[in-house]
Amino acid sequence: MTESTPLIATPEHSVEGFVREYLRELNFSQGTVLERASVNDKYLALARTVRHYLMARWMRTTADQIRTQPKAVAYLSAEFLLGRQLDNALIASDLESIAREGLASLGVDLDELREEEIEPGLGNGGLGRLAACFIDSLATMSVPAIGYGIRYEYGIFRQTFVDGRQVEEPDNWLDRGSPWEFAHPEHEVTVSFGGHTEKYTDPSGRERTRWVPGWQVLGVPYNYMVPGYRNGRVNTLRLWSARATHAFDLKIFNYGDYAEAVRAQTFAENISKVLYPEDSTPQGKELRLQQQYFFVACSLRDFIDQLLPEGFDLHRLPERIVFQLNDTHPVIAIPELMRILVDEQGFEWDEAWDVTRRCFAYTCHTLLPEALEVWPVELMGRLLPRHLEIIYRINDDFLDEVRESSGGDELLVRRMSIIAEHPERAVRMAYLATVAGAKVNGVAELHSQLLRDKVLTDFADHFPEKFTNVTNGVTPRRFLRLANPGLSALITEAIGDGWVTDLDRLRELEPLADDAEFRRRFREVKAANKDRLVRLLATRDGIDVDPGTMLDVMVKRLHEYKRQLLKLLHVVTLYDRITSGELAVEDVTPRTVVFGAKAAPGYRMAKEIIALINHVGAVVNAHPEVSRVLRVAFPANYNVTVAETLVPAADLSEQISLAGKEASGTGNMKFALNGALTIGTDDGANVEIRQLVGDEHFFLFGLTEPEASAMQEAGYRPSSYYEENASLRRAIDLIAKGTFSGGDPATFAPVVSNLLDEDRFMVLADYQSYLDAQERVEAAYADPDAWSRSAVLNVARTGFFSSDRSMRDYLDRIWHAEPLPANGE
Ligand code: B1H
Repeated sequence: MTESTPLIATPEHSVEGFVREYLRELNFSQGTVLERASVNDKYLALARTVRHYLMARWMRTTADQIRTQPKAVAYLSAEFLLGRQLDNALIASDLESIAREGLASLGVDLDELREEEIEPGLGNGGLGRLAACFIDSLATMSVPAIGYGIRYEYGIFRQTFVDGRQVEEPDNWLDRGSPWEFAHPEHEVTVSFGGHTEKYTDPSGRERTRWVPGWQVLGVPYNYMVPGYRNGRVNTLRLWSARATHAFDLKIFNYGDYAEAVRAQTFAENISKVLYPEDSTPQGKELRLQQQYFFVACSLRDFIDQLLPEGFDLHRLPERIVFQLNDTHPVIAIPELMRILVDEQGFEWDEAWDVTRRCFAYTCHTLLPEALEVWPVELMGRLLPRHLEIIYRINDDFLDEVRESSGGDELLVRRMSIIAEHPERAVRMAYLATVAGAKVNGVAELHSQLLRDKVLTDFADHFPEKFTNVTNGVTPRRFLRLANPGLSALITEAIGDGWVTDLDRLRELEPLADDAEFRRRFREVKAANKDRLVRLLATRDGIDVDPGTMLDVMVKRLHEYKRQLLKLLHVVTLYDRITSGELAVEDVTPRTVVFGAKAAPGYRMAKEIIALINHVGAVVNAHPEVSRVLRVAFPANYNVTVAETLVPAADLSEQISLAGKEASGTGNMKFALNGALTIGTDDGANVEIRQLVGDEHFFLFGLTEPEASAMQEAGYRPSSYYEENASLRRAIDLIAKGTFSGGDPATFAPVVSNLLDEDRFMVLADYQSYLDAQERVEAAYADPDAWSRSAVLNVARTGFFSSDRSMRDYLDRIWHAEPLPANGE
């Protein structure tokens, strides 16, 4: 396909132009008049108006990519946790003030419409949000890139609390219309499943294999704009939605079984129905493997058929694309490409393998053994029989190689096999990705090192050149410019606005940390952000927060390794010390502890911990003395939108996972960048944050990874800490005897016995060290000037954590692709 610059109608970048477009949308698309329009009508019209402004850039970007045929990056991810789109589109296209003014002239309040947007929650947590930050950065850096994923009809569940316990409700985010997506049913793709394979001889006499599928579904692409920040570029995020095939319905329909035809349709459409709400611990569910294959099969087809010129020689595929695998979820793309090249394109196996090996790179996001995805051979053989054969062949060739290089070390061969034998025969997806990928990376320095030393050791020895690190990042557009307009304005006033796309420039703020006037204004911004949070929590959750208290925030998925229980034990200890008279209220730094966390619906212990937090919160908040200096706030349904108000308001960021368990963390980066100080362990990206901001501006505590490992090996006994530490014992006893459960000791007995008998993540071992660190926090907070100096230095020194930098690292170390020129803005 060749295409010159397309002809596109561009709306005028002025208040009058904007108002004209807006009224047209309201009248002609929304079918209403201003006087009668609902807030949702007005929001939808606004969203579509803003879309118009991005459209010309989008088409130009696409046309340029088709014309120049550059190497592109395809980011394959089962999750894209986008957050609201309107605000980001407004700042990217520099329309914020025009829109505000234009709407005001019509008597419409922009902020009211903003609140109307339901965020697409197509992800669980850090991994999904990372994908969203990365595509934002790629667009802003003019890198030819496309995100590929699934258009889940239901995103991450909506969390509510009933008696303090988590209850999940479906997230029907598409109910009121989704103005940011463009459906392209004309580009539907057919995806096959099941059936069997058979051998045949082709006309040239070659033995070949073909897959005779049992059933098929269609994938319909939905395109989303990914606007670069004021660079005239708009990239594409393409999410796939499953539909029944036309033939499929028809066949059953012809038998006259209408109900069965409809049922079959529902069956097919189930594939993109719902996001699995599991973070870190995937369950080996059949539908999940269907989802994974569905979206990568659609994406490979799409790239090869739509984005490459007709007749393109696929031997040269690695010159045009690199598929980045966001964890193991899309790894089935590897045998899929092999299948396309060998079975459909007639490549010899070795030729196909040579191409495939150069087209993929794999990012690992975990260290927890239970999080490494494996698929039972039985299931894979039933759903994807040809892919299983291909995986076997890849494995046979690879194990021959290992046998040869190790001089026949059969133990090593068994350890490195892509096929696990116990507890059942299963495909180890991380091993497949490592064998086939050109590169394997972890997501923070420590994580990448542990990946080499502990999880993929044999592979790191075998392919040392494959292993690399790319530390995660967050987009400064959403998490500073948008979320923190006050601090953004202050920074821009001081050093200009170049930081938005060049975050290292925040370094220029360093001298201002010593400027009393700057610190005063910084505190003013923080205070205003706290007020904004207080208003949000009051109206959204009916929670009353005193903005004069220290805001101590722990927001992230609920998981035992992240140790929300450690934070809670601190709260219980404070409660105990105040109620027992050991601590006078006057001597306590008033603080509000804010939790935000969803638990996987099937993760029992996580849900118990949520209930315990809420129950402790209720008792603490109701206590006349204690509540003067300590409050617990746990707003339900923490999501990207809440983060945007919460992060800029925080004083203290809790990053307290057991060392060696949190691959990176990205919330930790968002808080530091917004001037919160971190209390944290030597884990994940905390290590790099501390190195950059300096020890004096970071509250470090806890075991190091080697210490924790050694202790586990020597036989960790949590009860010994309980026995020896009186303060800890009292805190646990309070929970155990029912203080927070209406006197009923049974309620939280499972949590208590889990801590005392197992404590897999060594909460008790780190308790004292954490308490000591909290005392250092209190001492530091007592000096507002010194605290704000540290806070400013946190901002100035964390520019490294821009996802733009992460993208540069991926480009240099893994992708070897080049940006397009910016597009005249
Ligand atoms: C991370 C996941 C994850 N690691 C399985 N692994 C999932 C695993 O649906 N599933 O089955 C979903 C998500 N998510 C997170 O990735 C890490 O825990 C964080 O430390 C890291 O910052 C983030 C981004 O790299």
